[in-house]
Amino acid sequence: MGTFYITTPIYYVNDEPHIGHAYTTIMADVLARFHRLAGDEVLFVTGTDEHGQKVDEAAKKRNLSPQAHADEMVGRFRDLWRVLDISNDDFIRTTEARHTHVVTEILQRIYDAGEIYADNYEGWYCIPDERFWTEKDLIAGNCPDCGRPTVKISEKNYFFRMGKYQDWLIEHIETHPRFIRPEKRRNEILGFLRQPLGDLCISRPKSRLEWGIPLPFDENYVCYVWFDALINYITAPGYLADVARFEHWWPASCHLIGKDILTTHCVYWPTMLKAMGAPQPETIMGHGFWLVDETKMGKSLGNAVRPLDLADKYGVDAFRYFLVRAMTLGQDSDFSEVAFVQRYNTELGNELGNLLNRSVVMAARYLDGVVPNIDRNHAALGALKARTDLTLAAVGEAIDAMNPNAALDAIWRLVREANRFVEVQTPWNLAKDASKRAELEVTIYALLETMRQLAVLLFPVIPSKAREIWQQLGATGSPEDIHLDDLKPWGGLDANGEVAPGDPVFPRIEEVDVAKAEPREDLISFSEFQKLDLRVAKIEAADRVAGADRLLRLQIRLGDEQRQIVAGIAEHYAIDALIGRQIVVVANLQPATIRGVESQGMLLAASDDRDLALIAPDGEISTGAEVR
Ligand code: ME8
Repeated sequence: MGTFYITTPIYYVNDEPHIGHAYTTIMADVLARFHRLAGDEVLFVTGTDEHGQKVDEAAKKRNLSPQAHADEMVGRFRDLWRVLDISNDDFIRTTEARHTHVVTEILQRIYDAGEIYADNYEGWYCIPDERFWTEKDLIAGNCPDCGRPTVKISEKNYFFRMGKYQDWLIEHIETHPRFIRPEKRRNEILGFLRQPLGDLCISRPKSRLEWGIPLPFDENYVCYVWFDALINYITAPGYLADVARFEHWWPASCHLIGKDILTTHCVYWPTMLKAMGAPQPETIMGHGFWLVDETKMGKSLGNAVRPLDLADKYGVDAFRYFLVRAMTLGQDSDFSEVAFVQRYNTELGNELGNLLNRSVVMAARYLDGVVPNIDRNHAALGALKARTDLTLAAVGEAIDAMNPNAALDAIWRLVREANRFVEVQTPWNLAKDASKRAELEVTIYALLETMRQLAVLLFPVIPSKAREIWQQLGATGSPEDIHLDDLKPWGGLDANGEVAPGDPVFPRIEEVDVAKAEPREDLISFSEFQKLDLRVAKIEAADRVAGADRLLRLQIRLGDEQRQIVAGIAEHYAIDALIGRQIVVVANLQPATIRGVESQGMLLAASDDRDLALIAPDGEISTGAEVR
């Protein structure tokens, strides 16, 4: 027994939460609840990341101040966590005074200690990731992390002396095998650290971005959003505000994150803590992604699965169970509703739900619904009791290893053993023979007690269903108040209680309900499509349109023809990077005048809320070629 402090990433409030956010938060909740089950004192913190360019841009699009935008979006996260039964002890917002105060103080302290210096920065910047890159980091001009276009930047900035901690960090990772998990992620970071580690730019000039925590030593700058955000992990337990409380909880037992934010957590954060003189977290756990049709899910990709839709359709607990069960920690998993329903019907419906149902129904039918008083050492209990002991030990180990899936494996072995026990004991035959009354009672008691243990063990994953199971068993108290050790003396279910058979806890889902085809109102005919004259063109010159930050005037070659088009891509592409590139244009669009400049066509680009990428042929082809 000890303390267990677990965090989720604090999510950006630029978008509404999707299943990826739900996954991390549910996993953290399950881990928190498993540790409470093991008797640990738990602090579970989640929250929102509200500063920075992404949030600023999202707010601008809605004509709101960033604060008003954040105030509204934060409600969506809070509401979702309530619906999903998330038991967080704290919810931190980076715009709260308790946090901005800590960030300001840390900045000043490490600046005074010489850990931060000013320098001129020249390089490349990925707006969606809010990350700086050097020329050699880029892959074909794009961000090496996310593959999206970068922009060139040159300005004075403040830098944190991260590079000087490189050797220390490598050594720390190598001597602390639990520091970065799973192994694959640890190797990724060690690989990354084979290259020289530069210093970290931690400022943004206010002329470019005002939405952030001001640097205490230069009023013209705000703090880089990641430097601000990571600090939430120490703000929440009381860093600089309540020393005793902070020392009680810190270091964190587990920062649970997705693999997309590994470098910030495994490189920036440890070196920041080192510079502050604070201890390192015990574990940074980087899980894989939920994919849909093998691509990462996200609202901007248009393939986000909305957590509430599934929770509404199949129930919150089934949704929680599925997410925990279906992803092997560290690996990516393809999300499929069909797989969800299959697992639900087999594991929750047939195996667990059925076990409860037959146990309470037989108790009602053969024993008048009263929990019998039995000899707890009866020989017939052998296999089932032994399996329970093994399960408790395995669950304890899985909790230590922070592996809920291993706990569920062990729990399901017990569920299956109990179902086998019914088949072997055949209580319906025992009930026909008065001389077998004692064995009938032992059998039914064993099933009810196993269900009681299962309700306690499964409470972390399916809290409301565990309570329903508890009620049907007529057990007293509540499954959440019972610890793992309390289960060890087998036979804690009180005799003389009354079972209360109810509706199936996981009623079967008819597979035909899954994925009904939606009517399509948005189709066009082939002849309508054929009207489009799409052509390959080459950009020969480009310049900015006066008075419009987003617009470029492009001179393009289209076969023999030269044309001028206006395109809203200035924020995404540097002029130099455009010259000579092939693009795809709509060649038969009526000309239009945009900001006083005539545009004779339109280029095609893929864009989402954040990014934009030009559509181009995959290889050289003559300009003017048709796109069919
Ligand atoms: O990165 N599958 O916030 P964010 C699984 N504010 N998990 C996913 C996922 C997917 N397809 N998509 C997202 C940020 N996630 C920063 C964090 S922390 C100091 C600052 C989860 O809103 C996963 O946990 O982009 C990922 O790391 C996180 O959401 C990113 O959330």
